[in-house]
Amino acid sequence: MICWAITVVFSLALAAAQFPAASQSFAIPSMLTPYVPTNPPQYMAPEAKPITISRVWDWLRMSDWASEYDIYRDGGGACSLYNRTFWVFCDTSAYSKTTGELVGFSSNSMTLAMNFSHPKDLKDFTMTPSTGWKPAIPFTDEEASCSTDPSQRYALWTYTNCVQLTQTRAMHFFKVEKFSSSDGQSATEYGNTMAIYTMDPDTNVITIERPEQYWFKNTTYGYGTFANVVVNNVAYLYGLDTTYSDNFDVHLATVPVGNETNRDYYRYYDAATGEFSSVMPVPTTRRQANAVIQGDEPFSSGTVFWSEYHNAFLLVFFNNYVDSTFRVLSAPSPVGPWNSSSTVLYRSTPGPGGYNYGGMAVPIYYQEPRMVAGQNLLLQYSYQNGSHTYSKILQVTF
Ligand SMILES: *[C@@H]1O[C@H](CO)[C@@H](O)[C@H](O)[C@H]1NC(C)=O
Ligand SMILES: *[C@@H]1O[C@H](CO)[C@@H](O)[C@H](O)[C@H]1NC(C)=O
Ligand SMILES: *[C@@H]1O[C@H](CO)[C@@H](O)[C@H](O)[C@H]1NC(C)=O
Ligand SMILES: *[C@@H]1O[C@H](CO)[C@@H](O)[C@H](O)[C@H]1NC(C)=O
Ligand SMILES: *[C@@H]1O[C@H](CO)[C@@H](O)[C@H](O)[C@H]1NC(C)=O
Ligand SMILES: CC(=O)N[C@H]1CO[C@H](CO)[C@@H](O)[C@@H]1O
Repeated sequence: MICWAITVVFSLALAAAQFPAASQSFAIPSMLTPYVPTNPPQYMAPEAKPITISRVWDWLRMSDWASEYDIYRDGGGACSLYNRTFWVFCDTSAYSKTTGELVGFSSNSMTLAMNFSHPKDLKDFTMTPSTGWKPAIPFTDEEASCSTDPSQRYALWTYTNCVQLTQTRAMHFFKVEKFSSSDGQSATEYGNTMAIYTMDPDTNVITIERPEQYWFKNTTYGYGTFANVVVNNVAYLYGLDTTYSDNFDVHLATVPVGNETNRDYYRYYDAATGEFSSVMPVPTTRRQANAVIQGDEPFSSGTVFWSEYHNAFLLVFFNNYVDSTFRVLSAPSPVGPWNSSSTVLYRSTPGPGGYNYGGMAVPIYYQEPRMVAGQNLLLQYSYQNGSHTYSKILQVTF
């Protein structure tokens, strides 16, 4: 309960809104993963290529190269800035390699992909005792004041990719969860928060800022939490109706790149009229007719991206039935029309924990020069081996 008292003090001290709400920087190792960005057209002819996998290569567990610790992590997503590829994972535990003891824990962490030819190799740069094992996505002072109390702690979790806005700037959305039980098991989603990553290629420093504690509170749709894609300098932010549709409906907001921290520039899609409006729909009931995607199964985690190979936007996702299966929907534009029933992409094998979760796709690993973007995908999921959870990846070729 201690953090509640501190909360009051902080909220008085910070009564005048501060910008940003939280910020921190990390020096990163110099490791380049060059890739060619795609340039999706806004609208195109219907997709030409079938969604059929010709080859699967299982890369197994993602792990840290030359780390002092044995690191376990779950959830997560990735994006590239200036030819560096960043992964951000959720709950991360560091164990001593010599004693096997848990030495550090954080609600999220950040790593660099080392080499696209060795996709399971990561180089963590935030899980260190010298920084107090602090999360990569900075807590506000109030959140940090709760971090040592397992029954009251905050967690910032993501299950989708960050999205590149410029060569040096990306945006990523995190669920803001707060635990409410003494066993630390039950978490309530308070809303989402936007993290902005700024990469300085000259100094090799990445700065992570949260403009505000919450970007979308849980009284609105969590735009950006489910998936994001940038097309022609417009960011499309997808959010699930978790409350009234039980994750079946996906709602959509857009914002011009460069104005993503200004709510005045956000527009909200209404599928019933096919128009964008400056009036945000309020989820006081299920708004199925306004949803950009109405699934015939509930969504859990996913990624939206443009596949040059398919000449289509793809949504690769896990549903909420914990069946460990990657599925895909397609559409000729970010606003659809999206299929309502999905095609099975790949059935992953669950571990002793019973099911895999956090399934999503990272296309950038196979966007090197002379590759057709989207013909190969890196699929990532959280694997539960009974005692630990870790990230597993595979490469699929269409
Ligand atoms: C990334 O790497 C590619 C291939 O080496 C290169 O053509 C491109 O200029 C690089 N981009 C940046 C921003 O450095
Ligand atoms: C990445 O790995 C490939 C294959 O092992 C190797 O040829 C290449 O030099 C590596 N790239 C870098 C930047 O280390
Ligand atoms: C929404 O967040 C508030 C805190 O702002 C919390 O008290 C409430 O339980 C949350 N509601 C839901 C439905 O999760
Ligand atoms: C979506 O529907 C279109 C039109 O029926 C079809 O061509 C496409 O293959 C479907 N995509 C998926 C992922 O099922
Ligand atoms: C889970 O992984 C840990 C660490 O790699 C290992 O020690 C343990 O034996 C594994 N458990 C199972 C059931 O495979
Ligand atoms: C890219 C974009 O739309 N930029 C706009 C952001 O907002 C400012 C005004 O605050 C405009 O001047 C920019 O054109």
